[in-house]
Amino acid sequence: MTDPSTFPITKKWPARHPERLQLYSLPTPNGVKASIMLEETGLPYEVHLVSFEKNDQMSPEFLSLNPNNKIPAILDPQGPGGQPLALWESGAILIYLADKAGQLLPRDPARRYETIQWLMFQMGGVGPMFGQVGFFVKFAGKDFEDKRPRDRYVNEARRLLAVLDGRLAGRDWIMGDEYTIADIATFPWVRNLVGYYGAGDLVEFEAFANVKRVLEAFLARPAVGRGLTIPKRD
Ligand SMILES: N[C@@H](CCC(=O)N[C@@H](CS)C(=O)NCC(=O)O)C(=O)O
Repeated sequence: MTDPSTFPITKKWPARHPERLQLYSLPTPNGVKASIMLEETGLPYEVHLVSFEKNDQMSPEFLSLNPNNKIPAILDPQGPGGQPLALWESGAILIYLADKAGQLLPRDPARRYETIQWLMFQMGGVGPMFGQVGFFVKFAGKDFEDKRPRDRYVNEARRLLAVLDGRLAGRDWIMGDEYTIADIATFPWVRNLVGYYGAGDLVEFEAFANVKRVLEAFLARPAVGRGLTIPKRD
């Protein structure tokens, strides 16, 4: 194991347990994917708060690990070959942690790729589009008189929910009876859309009974309950 203190990010966020995986995050829909995954797998980790109020994500120490100034990011002192591995982009982090723990990503090759396909559906569709709905419904964009940009993203969010709802028909989880990283990526965003963003009526959420059912099952998981509040905000 290489001492993680050789990484500049640890100057701003020192590791109290340098042998553990270090998580740099905030409990946002992207951030909680990593904390939920770590809670689900039981991998030992240490979490550090990246405060947006303090613009921590723009600090040279954070940028030294993730030049894209976004959470979540991790530093695993015991990465592949026993060497430290720094990683960002929540989808990549989920795949890495699933492989490391040997959990939540099917081993059968065809099912593995199918899980990654739904993970990418979240990364390329659900996350960016729901995020835009948030901008136009909850944040600065809500005051724009012209509602066409809002409607564009609301319609796209509704379309994505319909795709997800169709997939979940007759299934417990996105991959059937197996709970996977595809669920961990997707449901924090569904929760945020109808909860924090308050866009449930706009996207006609009640019409998506399968999504609603699986969201409830997801939120009932103890590891999800814990992960949603990690790290604690100041
Ligand atoms: N595609 C990235 C998106 C990450 C992302 O957008 N993170 C937001 C919080 S949810 C962030 O760090 N924003 C800070 C900023 O843009 O300065 C991922 O999935 O990891």
